[in-house]
Amino acid sequence: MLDAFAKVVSQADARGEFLTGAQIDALSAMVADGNKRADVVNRITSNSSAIVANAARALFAEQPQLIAPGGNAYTNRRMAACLRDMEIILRYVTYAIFAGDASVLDDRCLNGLKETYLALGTPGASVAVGVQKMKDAAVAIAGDPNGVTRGDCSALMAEVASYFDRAASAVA
Ligand code: PEB
Repeated sequence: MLDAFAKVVSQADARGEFLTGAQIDALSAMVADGNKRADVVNRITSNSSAIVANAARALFAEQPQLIAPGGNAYTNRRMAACLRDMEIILRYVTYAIFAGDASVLDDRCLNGLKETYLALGTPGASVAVGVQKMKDAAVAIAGDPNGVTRGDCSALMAEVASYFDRAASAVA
């Protein structure tokens, strides 16, 4: 598991090189904007239940066959497993945002997940739709300019969106 700093260090070490000026500048910029990153993680974390529940509700409204008898989220057990899966994915996305690196998400959540869903007969494409809905809610909550010092968060929001996209495409 890497963060943005450890990643740059391990890449440089693999080549036996010092850090480049560009790498140092990029990490300095990340530090300078660190409060934004922490705020984003805090906002998503404190709204995680609503993000998961609303995304699941919207997914089932669009794909009612999932909750119809015989569907992949039919029965309380499967529904619980589905909500839990969405919460797990959202949790690992928040870790990746905090670390500024996708490796924790890749290694501990997404690696083998598509194969797991194939084996279970769970439709990965539907999970991907649920993840995209969580992305929309999370970006709206994290990027809300109310109640925080206004600033440019476009790069950070794009990064946040990219971790959700990564999770969605890993299972689709
Ligand atoms: C991944 N999900 C399920 C299982 C596992 C995971 C390992 C099998 C074991 C179990 O049932 O608990 N576990 C999960 C995960 C990690 C992990 C992400 C990462 C670290 O360790 N059903 C739907 C929706 C979707 C869904 C499309 C969006 O209709 C999910 C939610 N996952 C779902 C369901 C099951 C499951 C299991 C329904 C139960 C499948 C079954 O037993 O029939």
